[in-house]
Amino acid sequence: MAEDRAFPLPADILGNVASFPDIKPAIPEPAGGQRQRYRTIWISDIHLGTKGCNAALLIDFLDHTDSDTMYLVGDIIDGWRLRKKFYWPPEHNDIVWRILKRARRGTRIVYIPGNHDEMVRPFAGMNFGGVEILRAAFHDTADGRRLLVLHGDEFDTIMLAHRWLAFVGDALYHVMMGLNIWVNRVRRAFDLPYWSLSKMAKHKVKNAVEFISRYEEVVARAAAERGVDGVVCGHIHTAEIRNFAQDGKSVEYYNDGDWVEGCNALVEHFDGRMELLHWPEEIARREAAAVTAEAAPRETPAAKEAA
Ligand SMILES: [Mn+2]
Repeated sequence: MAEDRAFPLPADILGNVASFPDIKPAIPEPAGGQRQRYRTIWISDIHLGTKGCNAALLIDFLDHTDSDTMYLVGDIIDGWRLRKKFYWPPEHNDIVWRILKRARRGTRIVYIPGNHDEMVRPFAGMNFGGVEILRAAFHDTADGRRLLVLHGDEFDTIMLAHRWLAFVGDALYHVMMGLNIWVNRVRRAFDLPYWSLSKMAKHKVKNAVEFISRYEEVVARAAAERGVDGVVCGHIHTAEIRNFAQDGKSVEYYNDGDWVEGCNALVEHFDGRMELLHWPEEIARREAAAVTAEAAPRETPAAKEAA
């Protein structure tokens, strides 16, 4: 019986992609659960195969949403980390299972590998169990806009000089932190007041903010040069919707965030409206609504007739 089968390892999944959805998941889908439908869902930076992956929240997301199309925008499986240390709990299989099940139920699934799952990149153009693998994609929204969808590590080389500066800033900060203890020990010995580190800390945060802002700008400019109306990417684990003006033309920058810290998804509604979902907030909203529904008096058939 398929249901009695032991849960397979990742290598087995690739070999049995077609029959994988027949296996019972470790965490079953909720029975008769309501799913919020979207035209399109974008998720990325799941990092399956690492402890950092927030599998429980992602399973909850997958069990409460549905869409015509779903884009997996890279760093879905963390091949880098898996090669060093094998880590694959049943929940990670459950996520793969839910994605393949969606494909079988009719969702168009497009998988754009990132840098952490670059081992999937040579399979671009192929289809595994209803999952199309592409290097990048164009997505046409319901309101007639064309979006370029890519992981985003393509811009690392352009960002390299900037990143190097960020690293230097970071290293300098750590040196200063160590130095700070000694400086203040000496200052105390001479009865001098404490020298604050807050300025350094502020400088560090400012550096990170500047890095992200510059990245978004670089990606948006590249999209504008390709003549699209917007770009969807992941990679930097910072969910964002931002508009840029490029040569008098408006370019939308969308980053679908990650499932390590933020737990975000980018969605397109059926009218083309785009929205960033922060899933912990969505769960809180759902639970609050459930409490309200329970507190409200039950609608009786008589009350329904009277209304
Ligand atoms: Mn990445």
